[in-house]
Amino acid sequence: MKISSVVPVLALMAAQSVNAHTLFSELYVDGQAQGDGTCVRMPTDPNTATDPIPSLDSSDMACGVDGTKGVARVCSINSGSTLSFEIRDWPDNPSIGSIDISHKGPCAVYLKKVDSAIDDQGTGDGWFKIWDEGYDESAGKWCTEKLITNNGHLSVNMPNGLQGGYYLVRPELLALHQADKGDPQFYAGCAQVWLNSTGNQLPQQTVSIPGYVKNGQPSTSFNIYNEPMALPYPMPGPSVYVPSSPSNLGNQKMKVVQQTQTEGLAPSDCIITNGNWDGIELDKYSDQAGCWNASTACWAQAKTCYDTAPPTGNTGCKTWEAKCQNINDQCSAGNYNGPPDYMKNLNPPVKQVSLPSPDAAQQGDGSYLPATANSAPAATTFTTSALVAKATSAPSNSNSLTISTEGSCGNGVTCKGSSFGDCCSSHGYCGSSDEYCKAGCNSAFGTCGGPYKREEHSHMRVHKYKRAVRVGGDARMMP
Ligand SMILES: *[C@@H]1O[C@H](CO)[C@@H](O)[C@H](O)[C@H]1NC(C)=O
Ligand SMILES: *[C@@H]1O[C@H](CO)[C@@H](O)[C@H](O)[C@H]1NC(C)=O
Ligand SMILES: [Cu+2]
Repeated sequence: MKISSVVPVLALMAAQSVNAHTLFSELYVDGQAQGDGTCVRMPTDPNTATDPIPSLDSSDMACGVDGTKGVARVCSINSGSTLSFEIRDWPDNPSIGSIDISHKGPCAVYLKKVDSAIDDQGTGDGWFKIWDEGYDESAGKWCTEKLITNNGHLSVNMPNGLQGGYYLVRPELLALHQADKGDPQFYAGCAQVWLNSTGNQLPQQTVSIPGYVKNGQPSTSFNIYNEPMALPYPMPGPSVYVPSSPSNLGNQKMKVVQQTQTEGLAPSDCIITNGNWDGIELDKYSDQAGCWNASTACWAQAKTCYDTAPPTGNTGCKTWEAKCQNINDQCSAGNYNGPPDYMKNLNPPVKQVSLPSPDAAQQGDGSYLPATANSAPAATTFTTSALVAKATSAPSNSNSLTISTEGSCGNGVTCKGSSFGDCCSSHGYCGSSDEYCKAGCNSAFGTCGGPYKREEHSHMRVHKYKRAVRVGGDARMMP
């Protein structure tokens, strides 16, 4: 057996590929950030959370790996609300980027009406598409390329007139860089929402996920490397559902309209949220025993927070932990009246993010958000500029460059001689294909130009390798 020689290679692969792919990590409702991972179903293992879905026929296709299990929170939205989805390369660090530039392909947003946004497994019939975009021929861009330009944000409008109640909302990306080799790579996740609407419309026809798309279809075996490409790109899945206008309702059967949200709300005494964990303010106390009781209760909540933290991280748990430490300190100092800062909101200030306009995005006209660095909006919090800045500032002494071990470049790290390829892309990643070696290639941290060497795109090799391991059902081999 070769196990002993395979394992170290796996370990190396795993270490290198943590940042390889992408994950839907945060929902915005009408521009308002809902919090890292809040109302979002995510894989539990942060090491593989950004991997593509292993098989088009698996239940993971609905809401991602581990996505059949609901989370505690359900976000409220209104009829016509703008939903924006933040897609991250590193779920716990939105400033790094959204998806590797090699991952060209279409995007879509699906809905499923459910009785319970928490209990519904997501798999099976009931899904319909409310928006999609493939290859924009006038702009010469894939949807995923626009996504990168928009700092990882996709925006859609909830259609007016939809029946109110609970829904799963599923943004989907399809990366086609290996599609011609029989390996289309889907990324999908689900947000749990309650739609406040007096509408009564739902589509007559829905699709099943998994099942709505297969390997070997024109959309999933499309060759993005053909010159010219066989356009128009044939979109996967059903056509987009548009509710008929109210005057057209005709024989639509009136359904029961749900008026109030009863599940997934943050408790009124919640003072901080991390993912789908809510920190509940402690009971008031005024003596020594009560103080230490509160301390114990506080640490118990902290443990739950860390134990349930999603791949987006545990920043909120740390804030909560500081509260527990403060209670401890006060108890030790003999201050037995508390808790300190009773009912104070400990959530960080709501961040200001510039999001793409849903109208433009839904029309697919490619006009949304800045195409050039010069027109970047002032309000943008999440930009890739940190990376770009890193990649463009040449080191004072070129002898000080170290060779990339993680596939990124810039800030003293060069791609030249790395296993990822010799070229440093404008986004700060190493590779050896045109995306890395031509326009935007940073010569300060690698070589530029040169022949297109697709087989040496190690990012893709890493994918294939990890997927093989996953599909084989033995992901636990990875230490
Ligand atoms: C639901 O929508 C109605 C009408 O748009 C609005 O008045 C009401 O405040 C909304 N309710 C909630 C819980 O958002
Ligand atoms: C402290 O906790 C214990 C065990 O939960 C309980 O029996 C006791 O009444 C509490 N004391 C105070 C002062 O809250
Ligand atoms: Cu990837």
